[in-house]
Amino acid sequence: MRSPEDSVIEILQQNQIDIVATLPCDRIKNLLPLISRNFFEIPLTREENGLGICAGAYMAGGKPVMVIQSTGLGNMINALESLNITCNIPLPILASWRGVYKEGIEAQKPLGEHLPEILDSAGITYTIIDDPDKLYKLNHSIIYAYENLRPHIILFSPKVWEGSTCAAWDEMERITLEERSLDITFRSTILKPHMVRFDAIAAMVPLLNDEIVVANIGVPCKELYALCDRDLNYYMFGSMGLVSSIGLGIALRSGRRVIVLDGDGSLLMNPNALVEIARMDPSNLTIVALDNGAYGSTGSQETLSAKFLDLELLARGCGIENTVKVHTQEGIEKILSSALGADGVTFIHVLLKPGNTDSPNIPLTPAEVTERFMHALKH
Ligand SMILES: Cc1ncc(C[n+]2csc(CCOP(=O)(O)OP(=O)(O)O)c2C)c(N)n1
Repeated sequence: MRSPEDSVIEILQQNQIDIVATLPCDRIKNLLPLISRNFFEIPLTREENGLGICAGAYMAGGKPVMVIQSTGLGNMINALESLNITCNIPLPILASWRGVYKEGIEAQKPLGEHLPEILDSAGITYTIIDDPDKLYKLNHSIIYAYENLRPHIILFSPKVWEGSTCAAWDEMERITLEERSLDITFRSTILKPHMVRFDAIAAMVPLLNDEIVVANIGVPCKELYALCDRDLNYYMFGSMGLVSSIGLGIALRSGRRVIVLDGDGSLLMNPNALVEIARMDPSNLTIVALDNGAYGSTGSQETLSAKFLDLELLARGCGIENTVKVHTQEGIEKILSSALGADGVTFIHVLLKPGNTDSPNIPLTPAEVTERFMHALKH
């Protein structure tokens, strides 16, 4: 007999889904190995990152979905609103709905029980599938999300899998952990910075050709726009912390070189992005960490990189091997031009002093930026 897990895989295949970003739930442990076997899978460390990666992959021509536990939706609301809904970026999210059906874990109940109300009031549409006979609704949901350019949640009750004979989990190769050693030699000097963010971006602009540039939320976007607006620039308007994840998603689907302009505040909000980048290891991604030791866009409040933490070491610790530090415009030109010709991920740590120019607001809506960018990627 056909298992509900097999039916889900078949529906995803019928819809030409080509990327699945996952974070496990015990109730879908027979579905997850089938996803690994049948799709290009991106294992996540935090659900919110999946929104960034999937948005990037979609803009570069991919057709992603996410498969997660419903609790992860609690971590995703801001990015769902400020990235997917604001920019018209579709994404079907298959969520194992915990907290409501035969739930043994007390901590699952408050969020799980309130989830429909939370999603309703956030304007995020969803479909409940609480029986294997209703799996056809998954097909409708995927079509709905992609036709209407919006996220759509599919809440799967554990009841769907209850009578399943699928034993994919039992057949899975178990993880075996071997002894391993790590040998990192790292010595760094944080020189006193004398450039501001604008100077650093200005040094990069003459090197840009057909590279994609993805810019961090706030003043970095405005400064890039003022210095060199291009259709191949993607300006991020919300979803703080996701710029490198968006860059990863684009890099995985595009043959072009992707340059991400990230910030210290944003990287420290979501250092997980660096681990996922190291794990996926795209050949065409350059992360430029514009480190001004401050949340520059909100008035230059000090961040932990100012005195406490070295972002280059963080990147190394996350598994990115090719890292470098620069503090002059000449240094940026030299390092970036060699990074653009290199194969693999490069992390460029740019030492800056705090300071914003009064670059004006970008006179384009997030949806217009997204549409323009997607159009440019097709040519
Ligand atoms: C989740 C969330 N928290 C806080 C903010 C407010 N905010 C917008 S930009 C920004 C600072 C970003 O700092 P950084 O990444 O270091 O970039 P910089 O502006 O310094 O270049 C903050 C705190 C936000 N938009 N979203």
